[in-house]
Amino acid sequence: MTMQWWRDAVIYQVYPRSFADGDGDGVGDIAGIRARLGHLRDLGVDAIWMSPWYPSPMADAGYDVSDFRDIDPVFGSLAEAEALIEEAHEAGIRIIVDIVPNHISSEHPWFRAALADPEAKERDYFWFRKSQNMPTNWVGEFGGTAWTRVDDDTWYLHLFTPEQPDLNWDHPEVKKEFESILRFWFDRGADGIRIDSAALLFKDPTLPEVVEDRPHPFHDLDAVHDVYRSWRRIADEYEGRALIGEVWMPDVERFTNYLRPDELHAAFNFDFLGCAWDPRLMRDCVDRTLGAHAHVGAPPTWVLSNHDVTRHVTRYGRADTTFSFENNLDGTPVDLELGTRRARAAALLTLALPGSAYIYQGEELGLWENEAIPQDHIQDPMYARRGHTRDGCRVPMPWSGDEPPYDFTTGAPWLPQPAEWKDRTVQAQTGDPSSMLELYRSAIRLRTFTGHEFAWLDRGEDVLAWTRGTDFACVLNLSGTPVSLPEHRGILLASSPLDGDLLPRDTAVWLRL
Ligand code: TEU
Repeated sequence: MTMQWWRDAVIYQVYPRSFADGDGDGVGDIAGIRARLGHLRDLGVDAIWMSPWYPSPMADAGYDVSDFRDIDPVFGSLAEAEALIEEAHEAGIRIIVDIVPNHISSEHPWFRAALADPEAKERDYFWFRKSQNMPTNWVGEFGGTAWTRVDDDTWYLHLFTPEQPDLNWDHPEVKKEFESILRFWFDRGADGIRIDSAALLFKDPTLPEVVEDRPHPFHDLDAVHDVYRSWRRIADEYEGRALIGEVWMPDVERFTNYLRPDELHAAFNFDFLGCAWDPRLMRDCVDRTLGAHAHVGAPPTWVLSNHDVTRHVTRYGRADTTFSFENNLDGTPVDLELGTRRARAAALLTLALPGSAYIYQGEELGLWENEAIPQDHIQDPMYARRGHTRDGCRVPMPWSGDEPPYDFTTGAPWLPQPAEWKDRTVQAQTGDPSSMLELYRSAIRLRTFTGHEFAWLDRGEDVLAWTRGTDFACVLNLSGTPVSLPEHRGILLASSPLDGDLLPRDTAVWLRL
């Protein structure tokens, strides 16, 4: 792989709370990850992205950071993190750490100082405002109000929970601090940074209300690009380091602004999350993505799931396959067999497109959303505000055994695992050629065409087909009835068994031409 490894990498998201537990407290940790690195090596991924592992009161599962230069004791120690980075590198796996610049924990020393004394310099690191009434009617990203009152006439801004006060990015100390945090992790061998909520950060200091057709007061303000230009200069001082933005942005042009040659190396493309299982929409999604990224010279990325959205086996098993926070957990029936079938096809789709693909832990096992988490177990702060919990996709991994906790822990897992996962453990799937796990392993191993040119192949409106270079094609049948294959010299991989020479519905195949 070249030094620009992020261009075609398969990147695996580790959600540390739920990957593997080394000490029996029911919460995953670094010891668990180190013990299970073999799984990631066998899967063949190029890099892992660690969701936050820093000290945190865990008001938002670690996205409320109180110290960016250490590790939360529930996950281990800084020394263990360094050991993990080293062991991953030895196994040929790069490490991406998650940095959350929009807000910090209300327990961070800065915010404590700011609260303790209205005259403290730290007040200016945040958005404190004096006002009789709530300063604006801004709605937070989790729903609910974005301001909390600290005394009679003073409020502070938090676009997420009150435990996540927003930082004031106009303040030079805030900029300086994050540049130093970047260096801290690059110096410890991190190969990349995932930037949380990358389009937020800046706010219009006049605090206007949100009005349609007017510039948004806190989303995608131009000043954010200067920050990423300076971060890019820092990354460039090292070798082979990537900045990867979490940029939720429906406007493609504004999205690709983040990917200009002197800004981020890559950004998550969430198009497939909102895209129905429909040939026309999916083709549009691919075209739009490829076109936009070619325009700025950045690698396209493909995302089917992550720790914020309903797992795609479940989404694809519903009548409405698109993701939104509102259309989930609404009791719509889920056909898991159909969902699994489509998820298998989607794996071959995203792994055969140009660019890099993200795998969310458990997706390689075909895990579905646990929609039956008892209310008193729900930890996600979004639940209280939006009535939707993201906990269903954060359930601990099943490794082996016939019943929970499937060797995830020797204790009680922090979220309950379905009893039906006994067929979805790593152990149960290993060596079974029909399993999701072996499909992923084969696809990642066979993915040697990554640099080759993409071209659509015309197989009719309801079939997505394309070539990469001269000797590879992927064909995905979305027509509802079996279709014939183009001329080929052999089948490399199929997401479901073929029907003689016919490609069944909701099936993808990789062909040697
Ligand atoms: O998510 C960012 C995020 O902004 C989404 O919630 C987005 O606003 C929403 O989906 C748009 O409708 C990141 C993390 O991935 C998430 O886990 C954190 O809770 C959040 O930031 C706060 O740090």
